[in-house]
Amino acid sequence: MVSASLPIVGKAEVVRRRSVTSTQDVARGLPVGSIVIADHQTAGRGRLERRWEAPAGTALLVSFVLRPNPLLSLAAGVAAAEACGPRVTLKWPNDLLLEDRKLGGILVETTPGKAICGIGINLTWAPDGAALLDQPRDELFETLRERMEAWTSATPDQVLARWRELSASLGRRVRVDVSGRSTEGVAEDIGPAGELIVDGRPFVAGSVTHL
Ligand code: BT5
Repeated sequence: MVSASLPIVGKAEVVRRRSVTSTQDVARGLPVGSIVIADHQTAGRGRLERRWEAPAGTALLVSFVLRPNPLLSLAAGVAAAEACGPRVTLKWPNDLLLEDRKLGGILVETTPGKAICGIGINLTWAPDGAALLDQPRDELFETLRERMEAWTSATPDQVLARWRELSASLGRRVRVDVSGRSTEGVAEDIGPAGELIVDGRPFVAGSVTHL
């Protein structure tokens, strides 16, 4: 159960840093409940060794230290989308979209007993083709923190239902790329473990392109 394992994010210790390799690296050494926020990352990362780019002071870059739970990435996506406001939608598995362009991303990494949930949101700069959100960073952080507290204590059914509402992927034709293999079809739903169902086939991992 999602609700059984969750710390109280609202009472967490917040570690603020000017420059780090990645907020994920700092968070890894801290106890469950901690939050790390930085102005700049010299080696910010996405999934699969990809880079996360953000010039100093242009983005919300934050990592939450939580207990592992299988729907954390989706719960964090829901929390981040709600914090960003009603125009922001979700692309499976971990993208925040604004007007169909990538605004931010979620990265969950696990260590024994901990899940490090990193969230990056573009505020005053975005790479070509990506989006940015005109919101003050500290205000967005406070709302995100509060939304994370709410959504990481929600039941799996609540998380899945809200994710479906916020999804930009469901009902669309998509291509899923997993380990060099592509599948095209309609993204029909997400399953109980957060897997994407495309033409009846579940995908637990992969990158989705909206066609
Ligand atoms: C993600 O990975 O979208 C997860 C990003 C998580 C970043 C946060 S920041 C705080 C914490 N600390 C970290 O070091 N990471 C987390 P993925 O789905 O793999 O997407 C990565 C891809 O997004 C890259 O290969 C680029 O194509 C693209 N990208 C890089 N920087 C971007 C940006 N600022 N905005 C939009 N797209 C970006």
